[in-house]
Amino acid sequence: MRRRCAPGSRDAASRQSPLAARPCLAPLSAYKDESKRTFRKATMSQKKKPAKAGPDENFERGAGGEIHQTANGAHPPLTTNDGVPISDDQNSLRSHPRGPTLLEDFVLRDKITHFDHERIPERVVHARGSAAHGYFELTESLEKYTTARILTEVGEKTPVFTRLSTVAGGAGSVDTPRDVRGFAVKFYTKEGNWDLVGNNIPVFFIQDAIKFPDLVHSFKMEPDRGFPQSSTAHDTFWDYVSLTPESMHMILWIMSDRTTPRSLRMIEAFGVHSFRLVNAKGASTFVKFHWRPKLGLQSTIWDETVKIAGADPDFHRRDLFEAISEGNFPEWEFAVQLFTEADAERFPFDHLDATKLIPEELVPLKVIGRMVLDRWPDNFFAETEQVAYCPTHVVPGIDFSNDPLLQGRLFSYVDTQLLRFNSPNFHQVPVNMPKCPFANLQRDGHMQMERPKGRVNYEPNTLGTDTPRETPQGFRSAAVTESGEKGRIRAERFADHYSQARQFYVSQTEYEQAHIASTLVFELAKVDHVHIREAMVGHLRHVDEDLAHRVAKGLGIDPLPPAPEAAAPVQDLPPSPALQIIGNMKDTLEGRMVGILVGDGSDGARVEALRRAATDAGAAVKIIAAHVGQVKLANGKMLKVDKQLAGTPSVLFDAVAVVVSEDAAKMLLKESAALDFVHDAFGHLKAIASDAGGQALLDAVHVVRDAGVVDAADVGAFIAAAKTRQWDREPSVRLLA
Ligand code: HDE
Repeated sequence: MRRRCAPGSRDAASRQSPLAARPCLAPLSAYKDESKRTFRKATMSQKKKPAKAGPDENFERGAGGEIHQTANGAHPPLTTNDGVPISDDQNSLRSHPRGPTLLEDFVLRDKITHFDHERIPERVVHARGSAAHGYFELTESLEKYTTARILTEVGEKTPVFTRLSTVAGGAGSVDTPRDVRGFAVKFYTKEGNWDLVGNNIPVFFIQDAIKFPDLVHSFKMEPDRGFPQSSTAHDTFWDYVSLTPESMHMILWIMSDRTTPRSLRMIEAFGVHSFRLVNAKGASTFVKFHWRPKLGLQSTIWDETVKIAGADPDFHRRDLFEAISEGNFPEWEFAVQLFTEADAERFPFDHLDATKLIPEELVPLKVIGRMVLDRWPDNFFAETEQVAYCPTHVVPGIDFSNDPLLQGRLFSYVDTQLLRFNSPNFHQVPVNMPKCPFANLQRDGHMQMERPKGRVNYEPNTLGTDTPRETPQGFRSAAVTESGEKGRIRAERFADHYSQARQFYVSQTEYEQAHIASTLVFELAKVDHVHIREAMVGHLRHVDEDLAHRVAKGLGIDPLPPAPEAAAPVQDLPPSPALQIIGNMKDTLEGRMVGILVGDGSDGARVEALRRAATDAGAAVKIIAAHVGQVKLANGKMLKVDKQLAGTPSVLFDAVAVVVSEDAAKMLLKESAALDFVHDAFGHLKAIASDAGGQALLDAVHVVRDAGVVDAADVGAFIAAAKTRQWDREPSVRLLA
C-alpha cells in the first residue's frame, strides 16, 4: 500500500526543500505493527519519549507543497476515531486531482463531524470561567457540629477543583466587565463530592428562585439587539431592578469595586445561603461559608478596568495561569459562621433570605482551613468546561436550609447539566467523578462509559452477591419539624429590603462611597429611559439620602424623585467595617506585578536595584521598552526586554518605574503609549518611580509629585508606596459623584 501523489510534483518539491528530501511514495510500512497498538499505549509511549519541539526529519512535502508529519517512535500514528491509521490528513479524497470530493471519504467525515460537535451548550450564566486543581486542608475540627469527615479530620488534604467565573458574558467575553464573580469549589471528599457553589458577594439579587429566569433575562444581552455582552449598564436590567426592591442590597455591592477585582486570587467569596451542619447525635447548627484570600482584597478603578479589557481580554485567566505556573499558588482561608435557630431568632433580619448577610460583628468568623490551587488543568474543555457543579452535591453531615433561593438551586443545576451533557452520566466525566469508590444500580443512558457485570441491576435482591447496599453511615437529612400553611407566601421578615443596603453603604470608606455613587451614575446614564433612572434614585433615598443626592446630581435629576413606599421600616444597623475593600486590603507586593519602562542608555544599576527590591517584596517584574529583544544600558551591558510598550500599558501593573536616559525620553515623548503609561499609572493611583529621563515624561502629562511619585533612587520609598494605592490622590485626577 503506497500513498499516491500527483505525477512529477513531488520531485519538483524535493529539489526545493530539504523537508521533502524523502521518497515520493511514503510507504505505509512506517506504521508497521502499529495496528496492534491501542491508542492508550501509543499515548503512553509518547509520554515516555517527549516529542522534539519544531520540525524534525519526519516531515515530508505533499503534492501541493503542504507539510505531512509522519509517525516514528515518539509520535504515534494518526488514526480515525475507530483506530484506522491515516496516511494523508491534508487532502480529502477527490475523484481526480481537480475533481469533487467523494462522499466515501470517511477520514474527512470523521474529522469534520467531530469538529462540528466540539461545543456543548455554554452555561446560561457563568459561561466564562477559569479553573484550577488544588487541595483543601482542615486546620480546626468541627466535630462538635458535624460528622462530615472533610470538616473533622484535621490535617487531611482533600483534592479540589475550583472554577472562578463572570456571570453575564458568554464563554468568549472579556475577563473584566463589572460583574459578580462565581466561586465554585468541588471537594473530592472520602464520602463523595461536595460542591460549594458560591459567589464573591455574600448576598443575591432575589429572594425566591422563581424570579431567577427574569433576573437573568434582564441582565444578559437584550434579545432584539444582542448587546451588551457582559454589562448591566442597560435599560432592561435597571428596569427589572427598579421594580425589585429586594435587589437593593446586592445592587450596592455590585456598584462597589468588589465587581472590578484586580485578580481572581484577590477576591473574597461566600457560600451565600445558610446551610446546616449535622452532628453524630443528629443535632443541627446553621452555618455560612466564607473564603478569604491570602493576598488580601484588591480591586481596580473603573477607568483602569475599562482599559484592561482592551489591553488584555484574558487578564484574569492569564494572571491565574501565570501565578500557578510560576509556583505562586493562590490560597484562601476557609471560615465559617456558626449559629443556632435561637441565635437566628434574635437577628434583625431573616437568615433564610439570601439578600441578607450576617455581619461578622454579629457572628464572628471561625477560620477552619485553607485551600491552595496548585495545578492548572491539562485541558480546558475536558476540565474547566465540563466540570458540573451542583449545590445538591453534599456529603453526610452537611445539609440544606429552607432558603427559597437555595431550594430552587437544588433543582436547577442538575437540570442544567442534563442539557449541557445530554446525558445523566455526566458524573463519569473524569473531572466530575468522585475520587472515593461509588456504586449503585443506575444503568445505561447516553454515553455510558461503565460496563457493569452480572444479571442483577435492582435492589433489594437475593441474587447479587456483591451488589451495593444501603449503609448506616449514609446521608441523612436533618430531622427538622416543619409546620405551617401551604401557599405561595413570602415570610414577613423578608420584607426589609433597604436596611442592609444602608448598612453596607455607611460601612464604606469615603473613597469607596464615592466609587459607588459614581458607578451608579455611570450605569444609570447608560439607561435611555428617564423614568427608570428616577425610580432608582427613589430607591436610593431609602438607602442613604446623600447617596441619592449625589446620583441625582450626576444624572441631572432635580428635584429628587419620591422614594417608593418601603414594605418594612428601614433600620439603622451599626456599620460593619468588614464589608469594606480598603479595610481588607493588605499592604503587600506579594502576588502583584511591577513594570519598569527602559530604553537604550538606561541606568542599569538603578533598574537592577528596583527589580531586586520588588522581587524580594514578592512581586513579579517585567521590563518594558519600545521594542522587545534587548536594550543597551548606559554601562554598555545588554538588558533583556520582556514586553513591548505598545502592547503593555501600565494598567497591567500594580506599580511602575520609568528609568530612561534623557535621549531615550526625547524619543518617548513622541510615543503616546509612553505618555499614557505614566498618565494612567498616576490616574489609577499607583506608585511611580522615575529618574531624570522619566521625569520628562511625567512633566509632559502634568504628573505632580506626591507620596506615591518618588525618585527611582529611593527604592525603599517606591516599594512602600507600591504596596498600596494612593487614595488621597483621587480627587485631583477624577471628578467623582
Ligand atoms: Fe447559579 N447557576 N443559580 N448561583 N451559579 C449556574 O449552573 C441558578 C446562584 C453560581 O463554575 C448554572 O452549571 C439558579 C447563587 C456559580 O460551573 C445554573 C439560581 C449563587 C455558577 C444556575 C442561582 C450562584 C452558577 C448555569 C437562583 C451564589 C457557576 C450553569 C435560584 C451562591 C458554576 C450551571 C460553574 C451556575 C442556576 C443563583 C452561583 C443555570 C436557578 C445565589 C458560581 O444552573
